[in-house]
Amino acid sequence: MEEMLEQLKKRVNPWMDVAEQKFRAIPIIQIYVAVGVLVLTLIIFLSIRLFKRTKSNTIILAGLSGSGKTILFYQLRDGSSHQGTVTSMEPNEGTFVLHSESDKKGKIKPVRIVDVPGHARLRPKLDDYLPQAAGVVFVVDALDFLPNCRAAAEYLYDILTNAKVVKKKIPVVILCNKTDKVTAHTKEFIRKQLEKEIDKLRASRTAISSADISSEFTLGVNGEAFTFIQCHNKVSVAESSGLTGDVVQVEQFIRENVRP
Ligand SMILES: Nc1nc2c(ncn2[C@@H]2O[C@H](COP(=O)(O)OP(=O)(O)O)[C@@H](O)[C@H]2O)c(=O)[nH]1
Ligand SMILES: [Mg+2]
Repeated sequence: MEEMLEQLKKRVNPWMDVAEQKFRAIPIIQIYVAVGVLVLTLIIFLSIRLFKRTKSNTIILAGLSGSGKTILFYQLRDGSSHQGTVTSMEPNEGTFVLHSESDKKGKIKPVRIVDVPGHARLRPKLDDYLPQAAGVVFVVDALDFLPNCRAAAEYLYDILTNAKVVKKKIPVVILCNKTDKVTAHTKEFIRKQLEKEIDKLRASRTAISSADISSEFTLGVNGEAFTFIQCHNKVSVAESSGLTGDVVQVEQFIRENVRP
């Protein structure tokens, strides 16, 4: 046994010597460069992995009760509205490949959709989900819009001044739903009305905020009428009909923010 080891040593030694000589012949700077490149590659590789893992796939459906969130949720998941089967008091959520993409199942990243009930007393739930959101779909009833305009603007204001939304620049789409009805208001009309209403809110809320600090962030530019362009995050408008399954624009928004 020992003899074998001796023999092995004798055979390996000349090679070790050669290796050592070769190593010494390499200029020290080259070794530094090699190690540097290795470390850098490792850092890049690790940070890419970390970045990928923290990238969220959560999309939040928010908006007043009756705007059509739950029907949209089922349209996105199953391609059907399941009408009249659900009343939502608890957040409805699921992780799935969008119905329209079901032929690409397995090759495509699933989306997590959370349907947050619009009842004012359940809204704190929204704060639990916002930190994880890749995007917010703010659903508006385009049919019964005017009587609800003020309430919708208040809810939207709370979202747009939410610390997480501002800091992480979470994109928001104002989705004008129920466009299957001819009497539905256009998205341009709804955008303008919401801007006007938020402009009023902005004046009243900044006036009281010194005493009763409600939101950490303020909206818009002082002395200018409010428009959504002034927001740091991207705010867009789109249309849909959850009832007839016209959900192309909301699917587009989802895929812009949750990469397949
Ligand atoms: N015409 C029409 N009605 C809709 C549409 N989406 C929802 N609704 C109706 O609006 C009501 C509220 O829908 P729901 O999804 O429960 O709203 P949620 O409270 O926001 O979850 C229901 O009576 C739906 O039938 C739509 O695209 N067009
Ligand atoms: Mg609902």
